[in-house]
Amino acid sequence: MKDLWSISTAEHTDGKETIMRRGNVYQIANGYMGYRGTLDEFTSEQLVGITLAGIFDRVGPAWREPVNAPNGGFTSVSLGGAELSALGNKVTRHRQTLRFGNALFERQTSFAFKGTTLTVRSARFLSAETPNLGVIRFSITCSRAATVTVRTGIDGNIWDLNGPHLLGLAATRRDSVLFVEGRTNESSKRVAVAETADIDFGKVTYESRGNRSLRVVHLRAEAGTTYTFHKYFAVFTDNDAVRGSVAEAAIETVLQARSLGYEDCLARHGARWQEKWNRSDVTIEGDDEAQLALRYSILQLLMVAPVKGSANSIPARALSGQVYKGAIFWDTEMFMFPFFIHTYPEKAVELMRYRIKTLDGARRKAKTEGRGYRGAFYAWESQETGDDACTYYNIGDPSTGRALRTYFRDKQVHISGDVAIAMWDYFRLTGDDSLLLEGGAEVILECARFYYSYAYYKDEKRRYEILDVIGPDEYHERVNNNAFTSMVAKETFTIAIATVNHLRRRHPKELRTLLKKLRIEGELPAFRDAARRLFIPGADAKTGIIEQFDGYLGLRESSVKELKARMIHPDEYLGAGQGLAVPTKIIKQADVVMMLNLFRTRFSAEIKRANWEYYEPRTEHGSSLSACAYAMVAAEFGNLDFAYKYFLKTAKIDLEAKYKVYVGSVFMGGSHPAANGGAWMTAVLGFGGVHADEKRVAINPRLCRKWRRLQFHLAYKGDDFRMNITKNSVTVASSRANTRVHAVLVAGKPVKCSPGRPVTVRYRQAR
Ligand code: IFM
Repeated sequence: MKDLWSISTAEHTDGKETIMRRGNVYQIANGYMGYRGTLDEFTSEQLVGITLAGIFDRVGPAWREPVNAPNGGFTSVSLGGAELSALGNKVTRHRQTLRFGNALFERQTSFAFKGTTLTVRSARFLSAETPNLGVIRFSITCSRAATVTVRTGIDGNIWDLNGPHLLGLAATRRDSVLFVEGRTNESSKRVAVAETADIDFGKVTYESRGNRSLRVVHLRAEAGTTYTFHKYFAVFTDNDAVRGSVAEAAIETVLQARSLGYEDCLARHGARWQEKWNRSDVTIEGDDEAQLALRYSILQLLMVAPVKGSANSIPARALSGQVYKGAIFWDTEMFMFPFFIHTYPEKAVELMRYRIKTLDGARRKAKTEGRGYRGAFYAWESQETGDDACTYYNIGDPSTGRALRTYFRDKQVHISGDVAIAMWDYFRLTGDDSLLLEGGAEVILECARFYYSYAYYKDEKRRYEILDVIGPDEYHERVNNNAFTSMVAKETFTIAIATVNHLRRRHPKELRTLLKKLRIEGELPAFRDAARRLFIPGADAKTGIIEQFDGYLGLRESSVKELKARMIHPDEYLGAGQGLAVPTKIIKQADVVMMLNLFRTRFSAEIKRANWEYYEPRTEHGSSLSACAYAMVAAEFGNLDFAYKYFLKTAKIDLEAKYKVYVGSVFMGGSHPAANGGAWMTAVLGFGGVHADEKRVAINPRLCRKWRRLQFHLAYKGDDFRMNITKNSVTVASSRANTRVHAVLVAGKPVKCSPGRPVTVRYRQAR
């Protein structure tokens, strides 16, 4: 039977791009840090990266980016004086594996040199229990007696796109604990790495050269004996709340881990992973390809979910490196948040706390952009302060080397509404209003205030309009009345009013304090007015088509093929002022279709179909965010084959790693957590047909052809459910620990679900 809980490869070829892609596919992470899927002996040349969440640095005028920690996982082996590398010519066998069950990376490589075969085996994980900790088991076996040297410790020679970020990197040792510490260049934050190992063979000496702190094991290996040791490394930074120094914290962490031992550390880590999968796994019967890809996507999301209490979010390229400035985009709220809110609300809350933490940055941005706005204009590319990391010239033209003016930063205003919608969803779907009181309501009101200051009131039409924006389709900049953006802005006004109403009923005192603090009470009638009279382009009465923005339908017809044929450079950017797509109807990614998906209960199946069919041939899918929106909308109006095609495209993106690596001349090779979230959404919300709102959960399944059974877990209003869907039945099992009876709507039929009493409803799947 096929193993649907791991991936593995025997590939070990050289070539920077292959190594880069494999580093993404086989990465592991634990929310605190990500460790690229590189091999023990690799160094900066092979793009080793231990990318830290929530700590950023800038060197000179280059981009600010997340900091990579010195590599505490480094080990290299020499046989008879020759250093062994999986990229060298001595490899006879290689296999590396990523195990989904506990996010464990393993490798086994055999090398032959002068008649001896030496086999290296290692396994590593980033602890799900102790986020600062990484643990590795390493072993060597020789076919004949041989002289072997093992160098293991911390390699400070790390991959940086725009570094070096750690100044004064100094390597030291305290007894058997190796230690490297440096300070970030911009804000002088300390980053400390400690490492220890339990080596009980050979003769050990120490080597500290520059930023490398290694222990050298000289061994006369006997034939057939396996020599195993365990390594423990810990990373701490000034962002960690520690009692003493970060150095002491790192040292203490590795010593504690070593005294626990590898097996115990692994068991604790494994238990945490078991909990994660219990809440989040989705099983598909009848389709192994989809099952593997979906599970891999879920693994990616679980690995990068922020650590409890960190108020960190998930960058657009997760923790797979410094790619894309480690920045947080709308990707998180619109594509990843749904997974967490439906399976793991404790993680969803961190994502929202991050937006609360960065509210002041959003306020600063509102004041300083364009004509100066009020409220909160969230960063298009957000780092730790919420100030915008997106530059005005954000894309390089690969032919001329010139930076191109893009308006992502100043005109992609839908970001604030995306945040407000997720914030409100957190309350609607968990029933927990504490976040609203802890800053969430303030975020929502400030977002509404921003839109009110951005909107124009057209007296002659007696309506508000949102002008001069970029919608999700980034090829058409500075457009008026973009349907998606206007819809999101309008929703923000509605949510702002609903927030005030809720607080007035439940927390009147806190509401008074908030309204006073923001001096916003006098603006509420205007928000109400805008919620009613903000213009949204409607569907054409005959065709059902919603015009993406004013004038879109008058643009030149073209095809993606035609534009590609006219490109001068393979990485040429199709937007940004002069781009080939700009005068045409070719769009980068789902835009109207994204709106139909986000507000899916507000549009009929006919409108969905009409717009899907119109926009689909005109969409380049130049963003990894696009395919899942098309998949979900196709599932809604019943084109399950198309839905499936786009589902697979989304779910396999990081597994196959065939995505584009450059946009213009900007390197973007990393993983795609938004697409991972899109895969989950398509499976559960699309094919599973789950729709939850503040009143109840509804399920209207539309299983695609191959799927015989779909099972998943759902969290709703503090309770847990397991759903079991076939082509003709739905079983809802309300967890025994649930606190109340829930009304669930199954294929249009209302049923009552009591704790511990599964309910099965038979239905006929809509064609
Ligand atoms: O947020 C997206 C955007 O919609 C398209 N370009 C890539 C960004 C990050 O994924």
